[in-house]
Amino acid sequence: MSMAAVEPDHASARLDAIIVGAGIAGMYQLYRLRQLGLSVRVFETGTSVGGTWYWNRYPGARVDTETMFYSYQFSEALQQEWDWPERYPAQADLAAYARHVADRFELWPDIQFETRVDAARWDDAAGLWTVETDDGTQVTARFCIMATGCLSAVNYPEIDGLEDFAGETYHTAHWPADSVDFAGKRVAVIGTGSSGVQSIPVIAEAAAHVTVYQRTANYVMPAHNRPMAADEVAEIKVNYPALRAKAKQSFSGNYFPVAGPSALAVSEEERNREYEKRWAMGGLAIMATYADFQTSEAANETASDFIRNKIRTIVKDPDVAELLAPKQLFLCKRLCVGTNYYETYNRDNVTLVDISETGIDRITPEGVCVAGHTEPVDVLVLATGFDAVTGALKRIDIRGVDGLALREKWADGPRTYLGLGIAGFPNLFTITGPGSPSVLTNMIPSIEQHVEWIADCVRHMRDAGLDRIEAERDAETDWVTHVNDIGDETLRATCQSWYFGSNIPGKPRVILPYAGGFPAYTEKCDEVAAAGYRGFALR
Ligand code: N01
Repeated sequence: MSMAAVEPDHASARLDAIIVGAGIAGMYQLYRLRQLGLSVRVFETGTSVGGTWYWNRYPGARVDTETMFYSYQFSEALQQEWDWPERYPAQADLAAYARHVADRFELWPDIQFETRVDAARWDDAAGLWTVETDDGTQVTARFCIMATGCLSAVNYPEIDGLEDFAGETYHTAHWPADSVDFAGKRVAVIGTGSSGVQSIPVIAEAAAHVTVYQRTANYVMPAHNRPMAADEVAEIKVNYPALRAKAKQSFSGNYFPVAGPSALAVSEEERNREYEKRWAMGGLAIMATYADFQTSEAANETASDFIRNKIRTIVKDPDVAELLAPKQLFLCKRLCVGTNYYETYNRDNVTLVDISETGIDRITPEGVCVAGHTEPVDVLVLATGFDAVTGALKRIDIRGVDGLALREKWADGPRTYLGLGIAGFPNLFTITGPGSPSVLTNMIPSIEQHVEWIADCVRHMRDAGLDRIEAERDAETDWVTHVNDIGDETLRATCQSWYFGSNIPGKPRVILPYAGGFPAYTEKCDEVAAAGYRGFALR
């Protein structure tokens, strides 16, 4: 089907619901609200669906959660009919999947592309949201649902001279649709999080030379990507309901086997055997090996040391290996998954520059200057990540009751009830908002849980003749306190990471996701709904 998307409507229109973003969350929310008979419009900045998988087109971009489980489960027919080519499919396959979903559920007509939402204003007397877009459209609706993504507000680093660079500059999360030609070029990559880890080996194969600027070394597990075998796919598909149910009972909503409650309760030999098994398995499964990785530093160090030693065996230059060996605890920052990442530093055309102490002095028209030395380059790749979880919401001028600005309300950190509702902002829902498990879990099951909770809530309101819902201040305060307490108890609090906003200058240091796990969180959401949406004021 062609993309018969909505034409911009400059006249004021009245809808039941507006959804901001046509990624995995916005698409499914549209489907669920339309099923209720609501009139809905989705606004999307890009030219097609997919969100994360539309924008992150950098070389080597692929999902690092096994895609048989990183996929929608709301439609049994969809999950049976769709075939993933690889264990960790590439960005193009994920974008194709998103387009297939839009075709299959006829979502295109209700999505207006190439339209950025700049502002959203609540009118308490009318009980309506008015959304303003960059093309001058003003649309009103009873409900406004932010499906803006946790990792979508691009972080352009504040480095002196960045604008003056004379060569080509690309950000991994805003990569051009046409592929970039690196042949014969000298490339600088700034950033060694998941995006840098995935792109550096692929760029190194094409470029004349790659210089990697590393501020913090990360733990990188090998992906061991491979084509999906037909019998493996068949077995998963037959057992999908049971496997999905089991995944939902795990902390991260993933299907990872747990070896035991404590890394310290077993011998070193047994522990290392288990870690070797996970290294051979590849991917994120090592996270779940022992249950005390976030509570016991000694337990955590056993896994940290295992990976550091792997780096020392792979990387031939011992000085480079030491620079690549992370100093912070394992899982303090987001675990990365790569292909030939450490091996890439054995190539003659790759240089690692440690900027942990110095930072980058400046970018000059010719290249990157560190500690007084300028390395001339032709291409600058910024793999510098995102203003995570709150960034996309704060970039929109959202005004609630009495003109209260969300940016002001969240000046000292986000405040939400369950990451779903915000006191002072009636009829506004956030999908995987701050204070929900989101980025600490498999995102698609977390998105589905939020979308379904919101759709059930809207149906409940319709059936009960209610048209206004707002998180209560006390419920919000209790939830924020709980989120922060749990966050501060985990070993994640011991380093600088985007989970705490530390990557953005001036951003308050507050844990952004809920670190209590997917099962505890969903139980709480279900309890709240069953108790007539306890903690929300409905009228
Ligand atoms: O971003 P990041 P990302 N000067 O923030 C460095 C998901 N994801 O795009 O660590 C110099 O992790 C920064 O240094 P430091 C996944 O959840 C998933 O890579 O702050 N350096 C860091 O090294 C992931 O965690 C997938 O000290 C600067 C890097 O840039 C999240 O997205 C793929 C700097 C940024 O790393 C974000 O990943 C990709 C500066 N001024 C992403 N500013 C898959 O599923 C920042 N840095 C595969």
